[in-house]
Amino acid sequence: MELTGGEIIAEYLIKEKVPYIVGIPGHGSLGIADAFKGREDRIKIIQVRHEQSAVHLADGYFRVSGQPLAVFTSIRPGAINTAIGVATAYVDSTPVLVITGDTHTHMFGRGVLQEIERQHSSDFPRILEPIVKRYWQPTDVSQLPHIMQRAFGHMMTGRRGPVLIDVPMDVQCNSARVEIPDPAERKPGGRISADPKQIDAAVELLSRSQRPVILAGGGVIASDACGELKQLAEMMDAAVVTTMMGKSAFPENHPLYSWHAGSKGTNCGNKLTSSADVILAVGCRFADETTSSYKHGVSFSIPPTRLIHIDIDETEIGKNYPCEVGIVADAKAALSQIVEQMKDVPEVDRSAYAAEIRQLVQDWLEEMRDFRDYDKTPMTISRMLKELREFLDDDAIVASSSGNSQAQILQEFPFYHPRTCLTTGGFSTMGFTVPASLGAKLALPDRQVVGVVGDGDFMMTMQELATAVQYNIPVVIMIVNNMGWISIKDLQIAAYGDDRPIATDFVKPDGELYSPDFKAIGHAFGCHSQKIQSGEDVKPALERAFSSGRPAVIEVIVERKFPYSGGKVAGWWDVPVPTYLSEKRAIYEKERSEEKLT
Ligand SMILES: Cc1ncc(C[n+]2csc(CCOP(=O)(O)OP(=O)(O)O)c2C)c(N)n1
Repeated sequence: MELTGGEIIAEYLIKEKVPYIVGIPGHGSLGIADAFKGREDRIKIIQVRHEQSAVHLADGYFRVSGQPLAVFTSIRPGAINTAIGVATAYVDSTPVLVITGDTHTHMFGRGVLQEIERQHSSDFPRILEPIVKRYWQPTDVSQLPHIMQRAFGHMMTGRRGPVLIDVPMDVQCNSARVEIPDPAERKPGGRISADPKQIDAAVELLSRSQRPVILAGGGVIASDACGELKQLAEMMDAAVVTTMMGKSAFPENHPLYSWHAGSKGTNCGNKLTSSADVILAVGCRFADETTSSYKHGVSFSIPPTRLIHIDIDETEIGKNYPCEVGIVADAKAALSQIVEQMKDVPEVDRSAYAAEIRQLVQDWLEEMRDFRDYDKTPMTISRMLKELREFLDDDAIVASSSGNSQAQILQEFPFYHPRTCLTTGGFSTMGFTVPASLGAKLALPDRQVVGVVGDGDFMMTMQELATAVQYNIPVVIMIVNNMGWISIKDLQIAAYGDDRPIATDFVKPDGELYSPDFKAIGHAFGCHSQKIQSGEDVKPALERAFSSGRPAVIEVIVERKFPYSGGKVAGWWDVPVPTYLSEKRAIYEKERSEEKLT
């Protein structure tokens, strides 16, 4: 077949059964966009309003469905706009195929419109280099079939992540006689099992443990190992603690579920992880938020706690804590090997420990009660989340990004099915929620999808309400309006003092609070739109939003005064304090001295 570069891309995506390519065309990607004309019955273009959103949308689509999408952009401004989305996907290990337009090969280095070339001709991929698994810059159309195959192989295998193909404008439009290859031809398959000797060592440790904890990270969900996780936890009466990316890997109404460790984690999670004799960590990074910035004994006490760490990426093992058994393997494969072997191990009675777990969790939920049952107006975020959970189906998807609503979801909102919690874990990107919710709803149209988003975060990608209305993607966006960057304000108060907030309230020069009229904004975009501020209004508003059958906005006015503006600090987070705040600095230095970066 004689096909142009654009056509090869389109045909290969169709062969990979990719249903959508998401992006914004420009003069630098005309040859790509045009190739999708006449192929709309096999692959559709979704037009977003910002390229960052294109990547978040594809990221959200993958996180709930396990199926990757492609993104396309014009050259440099459009391409660089993807950076935050790509970094988010990279840090959280989500595959997204990013296809950007590039300068014509015969013009490389001339500084044509939108080329960056002062140090290197057509110098864009290096901008994304640290945040993609691999990038390609084909110079001839005949290279594209192979590159497309390799791109899918790279992004979908091992520790997944985004990849980039930067396609020169002439390569998009030139043609060659090529066959569209069979995707299966070069596709790596199967799961990497653990070395049996390592499994023996892990089983030996686990079987003698009195206080076992399984720390489940995003790798458990990524490898579909949630069934094995549950089986193993139940066999051992092990407490299951999740990281931010591991949220929803384990049914969160299960008696062994022990919530999260870390600064914005939970007291029950921290108590269990810090007093465990053996921790089995699966597919996680031991990031600072989970570990209370490595302050010894707050979230973890490794050593003396003995650590077994399973990860598909060998660089994560031993990075933050020394481990007694480091297992490089796929999470599902390794967990099922452990489960099989644990069947032959004499049972240990851990019923007292199981009862302790239940009590600690109950105590934690009790501690949050006055936040959750808060009946003043405006409501707390906790109250809003309580009403939301009661309203939603068990398998509803809830998306969140940065800010106090994400922290509260972590502290008190239970998920019951894998891939229902959609959140930016490692990159904590504002702007993720709205486009990621759209991706989730496109992937799973029969599920309820709710984006819970701070007013600041919403304003970073709110233009995607236009995308929602244009394609009638009926997500419900709850804008948690506290008129400021209030999670940061709370941090300023907690770390620096009551008198230190600066640049975090949305106030006019005369001190009057400012907020755009989000309800009117929702209407203006063409959404069903409402505004509420009292806890008892949440369910009726959700009812109206869902029954509208349209994209819907609910502006929720929430309490903005510390501490009811957020939740509880459960652990420690290393937030450096300026030396001129001498009292706070002294406390900080003392706390910091207890960090143990082993
Ligand atoms: C793109 C980006 N910019 C800045 C930050 C730093 N940051 C984290 S939370 C936050 C405030 C979030 O405000 P909002 O969405 O209104 O939620 P709130 O904290 O008020 O609950 C900021 C500025 C970030 N995480 N991402």
